[in-house]
Amino acid sequence: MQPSSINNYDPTQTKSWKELDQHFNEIKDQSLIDLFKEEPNRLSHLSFDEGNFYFDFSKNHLTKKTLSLFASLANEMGLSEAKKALFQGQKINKTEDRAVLHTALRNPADKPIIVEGENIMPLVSEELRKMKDFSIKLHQGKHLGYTSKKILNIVNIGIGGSDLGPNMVCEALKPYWIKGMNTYFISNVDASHIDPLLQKLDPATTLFIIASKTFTTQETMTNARTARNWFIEHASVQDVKKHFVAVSTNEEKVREFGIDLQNMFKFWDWVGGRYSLWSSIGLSIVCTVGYDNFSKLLKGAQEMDDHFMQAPFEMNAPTLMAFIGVWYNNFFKTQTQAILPYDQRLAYFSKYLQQADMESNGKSTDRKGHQVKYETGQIIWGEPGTNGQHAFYQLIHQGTKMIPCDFIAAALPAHDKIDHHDKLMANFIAQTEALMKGKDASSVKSELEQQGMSPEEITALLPFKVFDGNRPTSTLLMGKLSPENLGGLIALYEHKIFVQGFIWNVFSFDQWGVELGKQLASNILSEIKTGDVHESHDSSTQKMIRKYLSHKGS
Ligand code: G6Q
Repeated sequence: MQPSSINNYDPTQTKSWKELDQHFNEIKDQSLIDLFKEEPNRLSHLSFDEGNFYFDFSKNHLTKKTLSLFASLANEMGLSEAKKALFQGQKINKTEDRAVLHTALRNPADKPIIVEGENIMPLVSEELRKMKDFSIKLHQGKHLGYTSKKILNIVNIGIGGSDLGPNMVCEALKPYWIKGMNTYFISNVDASHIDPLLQKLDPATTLFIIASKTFTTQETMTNARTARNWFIEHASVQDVKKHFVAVSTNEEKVREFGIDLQNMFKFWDWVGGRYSLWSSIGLSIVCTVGYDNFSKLLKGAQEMDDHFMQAPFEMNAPTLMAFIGVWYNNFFKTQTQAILPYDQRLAYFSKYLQQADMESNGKSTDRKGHQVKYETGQIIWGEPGTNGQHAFYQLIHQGTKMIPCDFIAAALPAHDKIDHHDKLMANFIAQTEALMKGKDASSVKSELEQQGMSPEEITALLPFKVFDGNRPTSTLLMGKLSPENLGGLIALYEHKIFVQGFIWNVFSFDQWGVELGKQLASNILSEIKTGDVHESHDSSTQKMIRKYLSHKGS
C-alpha cells in the first residue's frame, strides 16, 4: 500500500484531544438547562441557516469552546487536506487502491476531475445522458414491452448499496412519482420477497433493473435469474432485452447473464456501493420520478458539497455533526445515535444511514494497520416520529443510557392535511424540549394534586413520573422535502461520515466485513447442496447444517 498523503494520527494522542479531555471534565456534569442559563447567546452561535436548512445544535452537551477545540483537532489532523484528497480523486480507499468520487457524480460537467490521467466528467455526463434518454423513452411510451404495452412497473433487483439508497430516495419522493408508474425493490435472497411481487405483476408491463456493481452478488443474481425465468414463462427469450436492463461496472458478467450491452448502464470502481445512488444505480429513481427531479437531487447534493468544502468549521453543518458525534461517542461513551425523521416519506432514511455510516466507520484497524485503542463507528438506528414515540422513546426519556438524537423535519408538507402536519410538527418540537427539560418532582406533584390524588398516593407514584431530562438532541428543519433538499440531506450525512472516519483514522470506504459474509455463505451453500458437511466447522455450526439438512430431507 502507498503511504497516505494524509496524516495518520491516533486522534487521542493529539494536543487538541488532550484539551478536549480536560474540557470534557469541566462540562460533563453541567445540565443543558444550565448551559442555556450561562450563555445568553447560546442559540445564536449554535444554530444557523444554510441554504434551505435550519440547524439547531444548541440542545447538546457542548459549548462554543467544545466546537473550537474540535476545530483545532481537525486542523491538527489535516482535515482540509483530506477533504481536498477526497474531492480531487486521490486514492484514499487504500485497501482497495481506489479513489472515492461520489462527489464527481454531482459535479458540474465543465469542472474536470482527473483519475489516472483521465478526465472522468465526460464519462459521467455520458451515463447521465443515457439514463435521461432511456427514461424519456419509457415515459413517452417509446420503449414498449413485448406486447407493445407501455412499461408501468419498475422492479429494481439489488442489495446493500445497490438497493438501500434508491429505495430510500424513491420512497422519500413519492409525491414526485410519474403518474401511472409503480416501482418496487427486491433485495432479499429469501423468495418470500420476490414471490408475492411476481404473482401480482404483469410481465408485459414490467421492467427489471438488475443493479449490481460486481454482477456476482449471490442474492441479486439469484433474484435476477428467478425474475428472468418467470418472464420467459410468459414471453420469449428474444423479449428479454425489452424487459431487463443492467446497472454494473462488470461488462463481462452482464453479457454472460444475457443482457445486451446496449441495455447496460455503467458506473466505475471509484463509486462505492453505499455512495452510488447518484450514479446509474439511481436508474430506478430516474425511471420513477423523471430525470429532471433526479438532476435536482444531484444539484442539492452538489450545493451541500460546496458548503462542506467552503464553510469554516464552526459554520460547517456536516463537520459540526461529525464533531458532535465524536464528542458523544468518545467522551460521553454513548455508543448509539438515533435518527428520528418526523416525516413518513423518510421511513427508510435511518435504514439507509445505518449502512452508509456503520459500513463506513465500523472499523477497528487504523490507517496504519494497527488496532485502534478508542471507540469508532456509532450504532445508527431510528424510525419516523411520531411512531417511535409510541415505541422506544420511553428508553430515550427515562432509560439509563444517553442517546443523542437527530430530529429531522420538513416545515411544508406535500399534502393539504394541515391539521395532521401541525400535529406532527408540534410533536417534533415538543419532544426535543421535553428531552432537554424533563419534568421535575414539583411539577409532577402539582399535576397529581390536581388529579385529586392523596399525599400517600403521590409519594408512591412520584419517582416513576419524574423525568431527569438533560437528553441531547440536534434538530434539522428544512422547507420542503423536495428532490434538492433530499439531495442536500443525504450529502450532509455522507460528509459527516467522512469527517468522523477521518478523525477516527480509519478507512471509511472499504467493507471487508461484507466480503467475508459473501465468502462464508457460499462455502456452506455447497455443503448444503452436496450434503457433505465439513468437519472443519465448529460443532455448533456442523450441527446447525445437519439440522437444516434433516428438515429439508423430511
Ligand atoms: C456497499 C457494499 C455493499 C454492496 C452490496 C451489493 O458499499 O459494498 O452493500 O453494495 O454487497 O454489491 P453489488 O452491487 O456488487 O451487488
